[in-house]
Amino acid sequence: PIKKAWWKEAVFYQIYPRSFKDSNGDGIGDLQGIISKLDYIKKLGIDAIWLSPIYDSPNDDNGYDIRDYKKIMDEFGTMEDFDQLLDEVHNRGMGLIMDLVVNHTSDEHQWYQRAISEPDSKYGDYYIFKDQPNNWTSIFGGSAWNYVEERNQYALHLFSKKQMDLNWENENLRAEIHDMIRWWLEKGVDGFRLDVINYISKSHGIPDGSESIGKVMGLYGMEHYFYGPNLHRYLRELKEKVFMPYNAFTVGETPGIGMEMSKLLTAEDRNELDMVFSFDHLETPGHYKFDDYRYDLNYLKKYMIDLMENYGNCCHPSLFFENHDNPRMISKINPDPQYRNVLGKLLAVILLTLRGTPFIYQGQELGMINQDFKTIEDLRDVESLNLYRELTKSMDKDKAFKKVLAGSRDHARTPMQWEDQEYAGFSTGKPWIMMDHDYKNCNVDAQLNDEDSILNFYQKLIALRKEHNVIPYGDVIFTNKMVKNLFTYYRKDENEILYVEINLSPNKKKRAKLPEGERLLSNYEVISLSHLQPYEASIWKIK
Ligand code: TEU
Ligand code: CA
Repeated sequence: PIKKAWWKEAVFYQIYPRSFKDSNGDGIGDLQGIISKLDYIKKLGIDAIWLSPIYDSPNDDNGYDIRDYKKIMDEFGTMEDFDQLLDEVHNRGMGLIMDLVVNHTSDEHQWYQRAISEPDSKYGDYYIFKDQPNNWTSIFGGSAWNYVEERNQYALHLFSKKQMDLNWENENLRAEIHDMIRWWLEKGVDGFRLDVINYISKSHGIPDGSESIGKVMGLYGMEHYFYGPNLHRYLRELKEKVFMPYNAFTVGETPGIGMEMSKLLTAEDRNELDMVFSFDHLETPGHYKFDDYRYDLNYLKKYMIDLMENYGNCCHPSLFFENHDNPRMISKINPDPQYRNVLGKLLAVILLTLRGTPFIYQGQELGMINQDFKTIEDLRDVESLNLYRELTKSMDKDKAFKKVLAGSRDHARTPMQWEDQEYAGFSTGKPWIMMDHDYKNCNVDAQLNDEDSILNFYQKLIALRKEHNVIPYGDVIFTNKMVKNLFTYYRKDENEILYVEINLSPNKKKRAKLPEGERLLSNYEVISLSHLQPYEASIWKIK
């Protein structure tokens, strides 16, 4: 049997603060804006909020480059605003988890400033310096090394040139990080999402990456930090010294680790992390993020079957389709507007009826789609801009823009669509990033008043999930595993049985069996007994 825990029953909601709600008209979302929308989140049925970074930052990577861990970004508000936010979240019976970015800091963090100005001080060894660069490349393009004149050395940055990798081998550094985390836990935050936490340990001596591995993804060196030699040790130390005493919840963001490593990081008796975010389901194999292609839901089915059947009961999966780093899922699967509503609901059914903790990314509950960016000037993301610069060295501009557009993280970062008025009720001023006209037909206001909306569907589905304990804790039994475009499963425990039947295609499909029991929820008002409607997703109560 699965051990119970609040976070296994919870539904999480991710907020990207810059784009959620602006309270003062400067076009940038902020903490008071979030506070003003907590009732909306609560009403949706959310149990806990994950806040993307709100710390002081020069915003080279929108807050994932932290300058001061104990200060709130000016644009977002003050520490008083944060304390109020935390109180108001708690008063509504929800939890709050922060984004913890400790693989790297901004080059403007005082630790880094001192590491370069006082190399002989204790800070001198807080980052990863080398006399000669190796062949590692940055995830955001180009070499992973900056030349640092002050030290006549090179400093490692796996992400942008302003995101300097910390040296976790240094015990003082680890202790400072522990203290900083305790400081937030003392305030009462409920846990953390740990940014690229599997990257914190690098192979000793920072050796060159293999040519053949590097070539595959154009990322050299990854085998030396995706699961580095001291990763488990650092995580256990964190858990024992910092998280455990506060009973804090942790979900690690862990790109590229695969299922077996996920188990090692989250098995309950290993004391490392509670859950991880794995990304292997976000692209159909053979495709890469910046390819313009249609995502195949049959792959999602295959992935979920594997995850549910092989993850084991001592590890708990996280479930998500969207976050601030990826284009919108509906657009990837089928951008035809006639399917938007049913497809948005189909994804909700998969997200909320399998075993695992669901994370909803802001706007997903409305079925928000990719934005109609017209030129490179419309984009803001450092990754997109770097990639464009690289591609235009050898490709014509239109083609390069198209490629960047297919995978740009900015699709997920346009303002939340609240109302049908200028700037979508996000702000009274011009937003920091453009938005197209989609808010006129897709916004919170309209969807609250439309019985058939994706938003109302999410609300009903979350409520349904709470009424049926079989969803977080029961068995998952798949049928029709080899039948293309049909995804069917039972959820079963000693008390009840639910049956979920999903048509993964935009064509009618013959049902595998006659419906039985009571239909609890469906993305179609009217269904047929013989055929599934395009992208139909229905939940039945059999017992
Ligand atoms: O992302 C880590 C990561 O490796 C990827 O998600 C990557 O940013 C993306 O796939 C590139 O297309 C985390 C954060 O979620 C991301 O926003 C930050 O930029 C990154 O770490 C650096 O902190
Ligand atoms: Ca603002």
